[in-house]
Amino acid sequence: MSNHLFDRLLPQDIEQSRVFITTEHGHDLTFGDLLTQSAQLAQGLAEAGVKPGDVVAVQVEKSPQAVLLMLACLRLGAVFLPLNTAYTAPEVAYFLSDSRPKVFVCDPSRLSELTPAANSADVAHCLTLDASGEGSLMQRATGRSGTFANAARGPDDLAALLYTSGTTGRSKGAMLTHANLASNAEALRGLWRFSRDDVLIHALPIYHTHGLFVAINVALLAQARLLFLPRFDVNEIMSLLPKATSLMGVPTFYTRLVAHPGLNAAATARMRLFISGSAPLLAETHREFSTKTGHAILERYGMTETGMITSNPYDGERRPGTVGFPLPDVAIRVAEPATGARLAQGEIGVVEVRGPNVFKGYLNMPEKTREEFRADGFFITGDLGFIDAQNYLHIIGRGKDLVISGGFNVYPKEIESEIDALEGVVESAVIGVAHPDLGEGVTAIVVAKPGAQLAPDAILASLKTRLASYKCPKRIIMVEDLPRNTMGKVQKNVLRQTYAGLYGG
Ligand code: MCA
Ligand code: AMP
Repeated sequence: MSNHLFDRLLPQDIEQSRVFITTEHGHDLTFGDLLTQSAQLAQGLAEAGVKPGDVVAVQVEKSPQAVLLMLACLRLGAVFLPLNTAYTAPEVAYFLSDSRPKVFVCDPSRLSELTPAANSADVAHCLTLDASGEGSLMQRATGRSGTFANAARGPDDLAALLYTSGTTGRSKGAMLTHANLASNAEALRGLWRFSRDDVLIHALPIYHTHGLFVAINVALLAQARLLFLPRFDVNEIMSLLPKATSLMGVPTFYTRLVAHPGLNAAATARMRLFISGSAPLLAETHREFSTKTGHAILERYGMTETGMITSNPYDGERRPGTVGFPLPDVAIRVAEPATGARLAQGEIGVVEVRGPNVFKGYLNMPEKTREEFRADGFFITGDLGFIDAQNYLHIIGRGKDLVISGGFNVYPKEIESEIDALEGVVESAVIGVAHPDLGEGVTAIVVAKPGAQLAPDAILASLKTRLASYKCPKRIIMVEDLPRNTMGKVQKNVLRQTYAGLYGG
């Protein structure tokens, strides 16, 4: 039976002996292993009750087995929901209660901490998988047959659910279909010329679009090989460059590489392509990288809800400070934020997108979904930009109140709500401040009640019990009051100016 995405990623006639993943421990997984082991896992999950359309939520460390788990979910027709490993128990509880998964897979070290959240969400089974690929999930797969009759899934069926932070503080589950993921991966493989000769350094986390769908799906389609690292480590990347052809990273990868004394043309001689995305790459980083190595970083732009939207060209000028042209079959426009009316070339407005890559909507939020689409089907990204005379898209800011720290999104409202709930706090404002390593550093400005004994360290310690640590402010500044305009609204632009040099960036 046909399974739209899986059949494209792993056709039955694939050359089974080819290696797909190599880890730092020298463990190789071939395309044949992907087929047989994902079949075994699919049987284990089916026995745990997973049926087509069920959600499988996963909060596990990066491992080849986690990739097998995604493939097993596809084969079952289930909806794969990956969660950032940094999420705390209260955060996980929200995702489980909203998505109601049939099975939750977590690290064994967190099983007892997270089981109450799973029970409250009526999860049928909590299974485990650790960084070395061991756990009760794999035990369920052991000894099973290496073949599996895939569930029939069409282009419009859901393949994944990815939560994105919400402006109102509540995260929204973006529903992604088989066609969304397949069309995007096929377009990118073609644009970026991925082939069987490619060896891609994979140092991104695999719970977000970038590391999961851009890197893994493109590599699968191309039958390329992945050098799979548990996390980004600049020295490790430097040592792998001579064995690889390509790298995908967030801008922080590139600022750290540029600062490495060993980065030069010789070190990158075998590399074919360096790709950056998830946050703005400074034109300065682009130029420095090119001066040192002779490689022009290819910057692209995307979103969880849409996959990749635009990319600089493979051939032709990769223009620093721009994100290039729309992908084939993807339409973009820059519009008047209030009305959606298309603006003329060169004018600044909100970036809108329509195409096979655009998601189906937010889970359980039909109202919110309607608000984010225009009547003619364009999705409103919330990013501000313009299209230049050569048709390159420039992203110049965000209409949405979002901070991007090292490629991770943080919505100030979520952090402000947690700070404001603390004893002794009157109010707070959270802003992004230029940070030399992370692009933007989450920064909290806090007003305490008169006489309250509130130290920044105590606020931080308390936040860490509730919020993933990348969301926690890098600096907390206590003030007497916040600047407000005549309407009484906090002037975050004034705060951004006041603290602009805080991190020396
Ligand atoms: C780690 N920490 C961070 C971040 N990462 N704090 C702020 N921002 C971050 N990005 C904190 C940890 O919680 C820890 O705090 C301390 O910093 C050190 O942690 P460590 O793991 O050593 O950090 P690192 O190795 O320096 O990690 C930085 C990193 C990593 C390599 C930039 O964050 C990363 O891999 N980012 C990639 C994010 C990504 O994949 N984004 C794609 C989203 P403590 O000591 O307090 O515990 S997909 C997307 O945006 C769209 C679709 C797109 O276009 O791609
Ligand atoms: P996420 O919600 O994690 O999918 O993040 C998507 C957001 O990341 C976009 O709406 C942009 O604000 C930002 N983004 C992704 N790629 C780029 C880029 N190349 N330049 C600027 N911003 C980017």
